[in-house]
Amino acid sequence: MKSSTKDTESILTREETRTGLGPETLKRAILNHLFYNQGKFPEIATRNDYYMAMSFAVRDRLLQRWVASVKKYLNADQKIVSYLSAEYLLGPHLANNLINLGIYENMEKASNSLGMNLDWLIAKEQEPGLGNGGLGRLAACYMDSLATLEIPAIGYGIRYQFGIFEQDIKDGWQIEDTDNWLRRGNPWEIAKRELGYDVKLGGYVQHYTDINGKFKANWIPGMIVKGIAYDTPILGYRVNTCNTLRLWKSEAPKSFDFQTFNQGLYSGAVSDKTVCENISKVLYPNDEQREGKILRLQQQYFFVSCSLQDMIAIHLSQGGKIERFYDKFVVQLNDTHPAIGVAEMMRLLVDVYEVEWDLAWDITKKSFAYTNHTLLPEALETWDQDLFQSVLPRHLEIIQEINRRFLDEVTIRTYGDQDLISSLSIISDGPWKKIRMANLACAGSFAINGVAALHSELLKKTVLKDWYQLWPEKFSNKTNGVTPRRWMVLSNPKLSSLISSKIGEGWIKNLDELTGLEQYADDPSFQQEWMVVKHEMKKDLAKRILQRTKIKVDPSSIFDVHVKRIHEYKRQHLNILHVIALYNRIKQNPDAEVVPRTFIFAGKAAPGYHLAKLMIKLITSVADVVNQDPIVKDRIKVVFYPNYNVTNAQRIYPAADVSEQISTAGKEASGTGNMKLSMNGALTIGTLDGANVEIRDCVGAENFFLFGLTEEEVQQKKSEGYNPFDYYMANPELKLAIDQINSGYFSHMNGSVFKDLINSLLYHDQYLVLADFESYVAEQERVAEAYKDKQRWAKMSILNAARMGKFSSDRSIKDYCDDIWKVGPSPVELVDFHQKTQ
Ligand code: KOT
Repeated sequence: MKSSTKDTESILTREETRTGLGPETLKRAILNHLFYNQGKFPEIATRNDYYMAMSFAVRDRLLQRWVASVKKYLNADQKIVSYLSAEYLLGPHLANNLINLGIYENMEKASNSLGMNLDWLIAKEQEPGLGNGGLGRLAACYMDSLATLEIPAIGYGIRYQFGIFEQDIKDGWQIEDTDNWLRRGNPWEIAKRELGYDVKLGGYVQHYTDINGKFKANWIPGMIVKGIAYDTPILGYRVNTCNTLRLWKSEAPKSFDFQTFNQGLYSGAVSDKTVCENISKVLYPNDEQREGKILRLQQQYFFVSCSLQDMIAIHLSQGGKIERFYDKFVVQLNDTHPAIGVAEMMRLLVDVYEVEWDLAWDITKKSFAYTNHTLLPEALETWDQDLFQSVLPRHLEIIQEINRRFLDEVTIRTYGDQDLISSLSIISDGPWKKIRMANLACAGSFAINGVAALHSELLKKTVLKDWYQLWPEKFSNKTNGVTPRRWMVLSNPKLSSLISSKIGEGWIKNLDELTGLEQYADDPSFQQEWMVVKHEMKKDLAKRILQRTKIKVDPSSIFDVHVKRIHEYKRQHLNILHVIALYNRIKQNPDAEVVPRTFIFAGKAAPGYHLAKLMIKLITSVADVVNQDPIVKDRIKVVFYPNYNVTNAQRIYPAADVSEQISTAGKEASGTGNMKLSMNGALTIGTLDGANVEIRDCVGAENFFLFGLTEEEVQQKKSEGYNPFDYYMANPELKLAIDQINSGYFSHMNGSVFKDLINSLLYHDQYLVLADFESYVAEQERVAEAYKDKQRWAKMSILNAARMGKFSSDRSIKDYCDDIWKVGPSPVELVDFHQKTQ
């Protein structure tokens, strides 16, 4: 129903009284929630009570838009993007929603008038850390951009009760603690208790022929789990579009349909409460390392099955035909974690909706698209066939059938090329058969993409080479992007205001407009203002560093920032070797001119990743020695900032001068921290890896510190027989640094602490740390030299931010919409739901 002007006026009046956006109305709404939700009044309310009351007041203001959006999407002819992701690293909602609603200042007034500081309340929020790193954060940025671009979309995932662990540092070692983010309740979610789907697990399959002579399969499960929908509204920036993030919680079913199961089997099928609840209990904390556990496969299947059942229910409820599912939904697979969806779709179509196999396969292939996020072999998902069968016996049969038919087709097309056939097979040969999820995703998708230009090229040449040969037309690149709303407006309000004072606010929704700053890059007064903001942000971070780590750092020093998951391929150890080399230069020549620098590290190591945990211990150990040595005279400081998460990232990026993007070329699919740092005026020191390549192209080679081997050189060196020991012997600074670590110089003379790390570097060095050391140290000298020239640095910093337009997630989403999803904007009008129901 379209609303007339008169209707709109009445909606606005109602909005003013019920969900108005002025400071007075907001204040009243907070007090109402305080009273009616928390049963509290100002004299006894805690800050957390105020946070909850304010969040409910904000949520009220999302709901009008959310319900209008949902209503619009229920129109039969509206195609919806369905994003399937096992991870969403959302970060706190409150401030983000205030910004997107455009009521930040009004809320500040409202909270001041209640004697509360808005920042305190924002800081009360426990962030939903439902992801490990890049992949989960990308999903969150994409949800923001989808809504902002007014694209109808649903994100589907898992409502983990415990998100990514909290990190603490004790004696320099990482300690993990559970992330009980739901402890105090979550005001942002709306539980749809009535919306649930049964998911079968385990058991076996019976085959029979029905009365029409049709061959049928009946999956008798070992247990049944219920998925309950928890919805979080995701509002776009200054639009009415408010999309849904639907996360599934697993529960034990209370009752079930006796008819569905064979007599006598039902009692075992509903397993006990704890087993069912365990499925959505905890996020696996591995980033790009596979965890071949049964529970992990159960998690993947659980959320994918609920999501597909939900999509089909929505489609059918609007009178859609199952055969035309792809007219209603396009399903994007965020890497292979949801790839089981291909087999589940086939099961639903063939077993439940009784669609013929060929038609079912056609529908499936028209519905799915697959994004690959890594080339690392250890991250490629495979499942042992026996384990897979124990969880999903029917899906194994379906995959075998998909594979049989698919390989027949390949055999014809390739004239029986055996190597090609065995590499494309979804099930690997050999005594221990494995289900290869990337192959399942490729076989069942109409589009396949990588996440940066270099990565997409390497995909075609390496892991997906044979798929590219088979179907070149399915391949494309979609370079990642990040949302400027969270990563500039919210986290760096001062820099954002300065930018807007020069070029207006259009850049927030159209990041290309940042190029308008280029004309001020040489303007000394703008440079001065820019550097003043930067300095303010550095002072803020210095305060936090002092509070959190007791380390005093100088905001005038270079803030050199290396923040991301700890991983050998990301080479935090290369950075720390440079720190040791600098330290030794000072020790050898105490009066040497050293441009003061603060090396800031942050990141979590997977709890089972021994070498990554040792890298943290090495950083903290070097910090202990360097920070306390009087000869250093505070010229260099090393900080490990604990518990890197979205909240802390928002504090660190605005204060960075230097962005460390030093992965081995060819290993980082894209990176997104590289984009966030550059947008906030940090200069990158980096390799030609992932999106660094494109960032350098955009900001200009003269505004980027490049070092290291290229991807081709890395391959070349490896094929020649790389010997890290030669590099150790050839470079005295490197040798000294390694010898010191080995001798216990940084570990109270106990040299054995780091032996595994050192042995790995000297005798394997998979990631060519030693080969790149010399070039890295040399480039770091150029960084220091450049920083001495304040005007030159300011200009480079401004130009970095000014040329980052391409790296907005709005651009990425537009590319997906145009090339893959074929979905366009669909603006939402507010509807007066209170007046009448039609
Ligand atoms: C994890 C497990 C399996 C497959 C892929 C991953 C993965 C990849 N997790 N995070 N990534 C990162 O994804 C980001 C978003 O595309 C990239 O920017 C980054 O380079 C990947 O490492």
